[in-house]
Amino acid sequence: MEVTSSRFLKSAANRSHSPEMLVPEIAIIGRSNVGKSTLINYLTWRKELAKASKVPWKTQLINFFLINENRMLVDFPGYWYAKKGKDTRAEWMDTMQDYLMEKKQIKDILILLNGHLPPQKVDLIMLQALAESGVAFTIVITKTDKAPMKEVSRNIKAIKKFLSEYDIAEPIFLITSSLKRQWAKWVLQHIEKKIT
Ligand SMILES: Nc1nc2c(ncn2[C@@H]2O[C@H](COP(=O)(O)OP(=O)(O)OP(=O)(O)O)[C@@H](O)[C@H]2O)c(=O)[nH]1
Ligand SMILES: [Mg+2]
Repeated sequence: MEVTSSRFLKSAANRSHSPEMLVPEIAIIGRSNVGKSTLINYLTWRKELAKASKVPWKTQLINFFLINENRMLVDFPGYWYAKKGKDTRAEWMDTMQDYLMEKKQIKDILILLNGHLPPQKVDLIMLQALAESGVAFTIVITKTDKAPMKEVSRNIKAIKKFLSEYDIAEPIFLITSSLKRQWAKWVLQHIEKKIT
């Protein structure tokens, strides 16, 4: 897929406020600070299409980016962005799962996981929810520049082991690093395959 145009469409608090325009969507989820907004900027060759930040919980609404006028990248707030308390977090998880499970236009969910960290408890909760619901998802490993490849491989193995408990097809892993551009073409290729 070649990105010829990209623009921000709107922000929404939940599925019912999502854009009226119905085109194939790729959802991008992951813990706060894992690199979701950065990924969108890299894929679109834009510096600040999506707002990325060192400060966690930068993205607080579901943000829709229209690509080539015929598909959407959907940037979600981090799973844990609502640090206000258990109830708010649980409510947000419900809102998110409602979107991911019910929105018919979603062609794939990219779940981003830190390459330099073992999968965290909340990542495992999300992976479990995805695996049990039977929706299509792909694992994108981010920040692989922050640890030796050996460590990244160990973390990937832990994810694979966790998912092997579920009756799902072998998950696809895409390895990325914002320091190395070359991976972007593999992610774009993957998206194209899922959309067509
Ligand atoms: N070293 C390194 N840093 C990265 C990489 N990807 C993102 N970052 C940095 O990680 C920080 C967080 O990135 P964001 O893209 O804002 O993360 P996010 O997942 O959108 O975070 P929220 O909006 O809070 O959910 C920023 O300082 C990025 O520059 C990467 O591959 N390598
Ligand atoms: Mg963000």
